[in-house]
Amino acid sequence: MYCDQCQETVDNEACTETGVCGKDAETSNIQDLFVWELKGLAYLAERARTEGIVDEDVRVFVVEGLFSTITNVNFDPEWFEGQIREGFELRRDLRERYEREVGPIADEALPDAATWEADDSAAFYRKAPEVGVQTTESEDVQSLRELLTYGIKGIAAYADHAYVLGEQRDEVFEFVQRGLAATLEDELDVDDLVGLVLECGEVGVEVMETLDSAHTSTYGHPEPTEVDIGTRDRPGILVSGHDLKDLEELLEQTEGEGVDVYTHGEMLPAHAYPAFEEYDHFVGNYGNAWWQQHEEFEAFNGPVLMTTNCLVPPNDSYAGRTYTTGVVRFPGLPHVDDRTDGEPKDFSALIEHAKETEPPEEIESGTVPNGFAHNAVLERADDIIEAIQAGDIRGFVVMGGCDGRHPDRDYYTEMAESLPEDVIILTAGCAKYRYNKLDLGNIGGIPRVLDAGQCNDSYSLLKIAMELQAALDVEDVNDLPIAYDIAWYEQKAVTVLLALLSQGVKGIRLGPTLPAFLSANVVDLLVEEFDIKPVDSVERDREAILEEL
Ligand code: FS2
Ligand code: SF4
Repeated sequence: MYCDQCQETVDNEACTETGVCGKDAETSNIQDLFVWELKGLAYLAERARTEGIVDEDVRVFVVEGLFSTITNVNFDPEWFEGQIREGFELRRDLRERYEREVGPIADEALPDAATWEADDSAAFYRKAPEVGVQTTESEDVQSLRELLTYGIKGIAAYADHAYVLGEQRDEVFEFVQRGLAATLEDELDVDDLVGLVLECGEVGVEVMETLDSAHTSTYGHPEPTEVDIGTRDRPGILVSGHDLKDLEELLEQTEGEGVDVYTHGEMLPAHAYPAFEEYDHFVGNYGNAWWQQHEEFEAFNGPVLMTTNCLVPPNDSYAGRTYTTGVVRFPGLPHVDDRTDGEPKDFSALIEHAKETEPPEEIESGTVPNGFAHNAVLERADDIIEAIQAGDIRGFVVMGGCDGRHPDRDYYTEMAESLPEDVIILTAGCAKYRYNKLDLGNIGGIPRVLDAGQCNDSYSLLKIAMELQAALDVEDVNDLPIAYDIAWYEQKAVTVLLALLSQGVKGIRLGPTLPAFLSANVVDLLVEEFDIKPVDSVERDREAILEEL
């Protein structure tokens, strides 16, 4: 195996024996083969699209397939084998349709990824090592292909979330296919790939906007909310991941069942949506970011539902009460099947299971603030602008992104604590858990930590910046009193980073380490064009940030 797609990769180089995330070599290899197959399928689909042939099943299959290969989503090699076979079928159907409607294509005119096929699983595992990320001799081309692929994986996750809620944009699906297909083209050089990487950021903004619209039109605009972090004395179900539709259906089915529902990790911001206010048994958030789940799921006592990433291979002690759904899988864990014929998912087994369990052990108490997405913040734009002009607000530090196990992530807690009292932290994603329980106070009633939601809601941070730019009549987004100190872990964060770059944001600090898949030349390019910098010490960064504001 060779995987370097996340921040926790071994020695910031690559996982080659087994993944720090718990992904074993077999799963890593079969995921490589699947991603390669999806690239081939995308290549064919892109060619068909230019002839006016669009296959919705193929589009969705590619997007969901990519999502399943994001860090901490799917650890089930047998499931991937099944998907690879399904991919062959879709490809055959698409090619047949193309040849019927347009004319024959010679195998030689297609890349190996669009024609290779085998029946038995053993052949899959023999092929996999030939098609992983290290298939090009140029370190820079490999690096840019990886950057593009991971950015597209993030787009795929956001597109899938929006699709589930009934929203989609053709441009997004088209870019996913075109961008993936481009990673197979040997004639594309560094400049071509850099262009696609920047376009990936633009499409990242578009897909996040689509998802924002899907969320807010379905569940309302998040409102400032104090979320309880304690427990009640009834059995509970803990919901993690990012999928609000799964949560909605579970809330509906648990009503009146004597069971409470809690959120974990990235599901916390669900409490701020008006649509979920009506459920009295939707009681609060339990625990912290994804990487603390071993201790927290253990103490929770009740069933856990993983709707998307962030699954860590479970301990035996609670594996029997950990359920997966959607693209999440882990061998041996019970799985809640997809919706069919527009019917909701059936969570009854999980709900019955919950009734037999003890209430959660209380590990914290109090509340955390949430619900400061763009609408809630911009409703107070006048107050904010007045406070900026009066000098009460010196500026904002965007500290969104991911949390993780890396010990250097203490940096973000220390940074939050050390920023002066006239600075506001804007956040989204699970990075918030490094500082959202500190009492950092407020400025004239505006909390010093404004939490816009999940990583999926990073669009809010961009929207707030753009609106401030207009309101303050500032020509360049970089002249706003906003500094960026971002933490990353997995591939959705890559998309968010590219989205910021596509909007011209410069001077982003990125930590706790720079991505291992960036070659020295690609780092140089990012530094030159965008002044990206790795995080330094809290003291030096704090000083620099205050100068920037
Ligand atoms: Fe947490 Fe980072 Fe949300 Fe992941 S904000 S580790 O990308 O999907 O989460
Ligand atoms: Fe390693 Fe991250 Fe890949 Fe898991 S996803 S194998 S931790 S690089």
